Formats: sequence, C-alpha cells, structure tokens
Amino acid sequence: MKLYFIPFACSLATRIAIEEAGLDAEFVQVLTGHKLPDGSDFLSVSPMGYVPALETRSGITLTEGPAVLQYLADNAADGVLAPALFSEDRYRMQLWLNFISTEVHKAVFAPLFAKDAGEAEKAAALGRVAKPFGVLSAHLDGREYLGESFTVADAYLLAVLNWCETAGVDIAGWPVLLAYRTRLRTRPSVVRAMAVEMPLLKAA
Ligand SMILES: N[C@@H](CCC(=O)N[C@@H](CS)C(=O)NCC(=O)O)C(=O)O
Repeated sequence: MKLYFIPFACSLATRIAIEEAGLDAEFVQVLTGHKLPDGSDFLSVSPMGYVPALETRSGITLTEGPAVLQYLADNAADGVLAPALFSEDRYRMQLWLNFISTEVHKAVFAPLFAKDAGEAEKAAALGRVAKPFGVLSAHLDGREYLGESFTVADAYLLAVLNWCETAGVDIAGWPVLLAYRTRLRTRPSVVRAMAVEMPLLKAA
C-alpha cells in the first residue's frame, strides 16, 4: 500500500490507523504545489489534490478520508480499527466519520485554513464551531472513545482537534474535548505517528 500524506493534515489519521494495526505501508509526502518527491504531479493521483490518497495492493486508488480509513480498518485484524461489519456499532462509527468530515473538517476548519478565504468567511466558520463541538462534547462526556473502543473515527477526530490552536479555535472552551485530545495523544500509535510527522511539518 502507498499512502500519500501532508504532515499533520487529516491524513495523520491514516498514519495513526496504520500504526495502530501494524499494517505495512509506504508513505509519500505531497509537497507544495501538489508535487511529489519524484517531480510528478499529485493531481494525477488525487484529482482534487487532497490527501489522504491510498494506492491499495490490488492497484486501486482511494481518496476521501472516511473511505481510506474504512479500507484500512477492513484490512486490519478484526476489531482493531472498527467494529464488525453490519453491526450497529459499525454504523455508529460511520456516523462519526461523516460528522467529523462534513460538520467539523469541511464546515469549520477548511475555511479557517483556506488561503483564499476572506475575513467574513473565516468569522462565519468560527461561528460554526460551537454546534458540532457541543454535540461531540456531550457524546464524549464520560466516554473514552466515540464508540465502545478506539476506532478510525477517533483517529480522524484527533487529527482534526490537533488543528484548534493553529486555526484559532479555543478548545479550552470544551474541556471534554480537550481531555479527550490529551488522552489520545498518549496512545502509543498516536505518539508514534505524531513523532514521525512533527519534524516533517517543521521542515515543510
Ligand atoms: N474530502 C476530502 C478532503 C481532504 C482534505 O481536505 N485534505 C486536505 C488536508 S486536511 C488537503 O489535502 N489539502 C491540500 C490541498 O487542498 O491542496 C477527504 O475527506 O479526504
């Protein structure tokens, strides 16, 4: 498997999943201007220019984080990254993957990081934080994970919550989310994944 990533982007969730499950993958960093280290164009792999993108062993290319994460989960040992297929818990995990992707990642953080977003757009994005963070906070109150055990949805949420400070979102206003992020950052797979990507982020 070949995993295309940008340090500390949402693709961090896929690295955490790979670490968590002990899967074998080659990582390829996407550089400025959608260039790949061999000089080729990442847009020929991922037409939107988005990470994560995954080339599977069978040769298909998957984009869209929730799809990539579920592919990894289905190629890991049972129960390591996701509840069993067709179980209620599996659908709940899918619910959270979609929620994080649409209500948090794209609705809030994408505009806050977008170079072409104006002040009004950024202010509107900040105004959209409270509702989904409130939902997540209420759900995680008294729970260790989004589901019964750690899944790729937690990896995705952690990757997104990592952006709060850079994006100007004061996570201290949601103590449950802050505690969840602090806890997950001590998980060995998360520690390893972040340790690999931090020097790459600093060098980028
Ligand atoms: N819909 C995509 C969005 C992925 C996405 O926004 N990726 C960002 C990093 S978090 C990216 O690759 N940005 C680089 C760019 O836009 O050129 C998904 O869910 O995977």
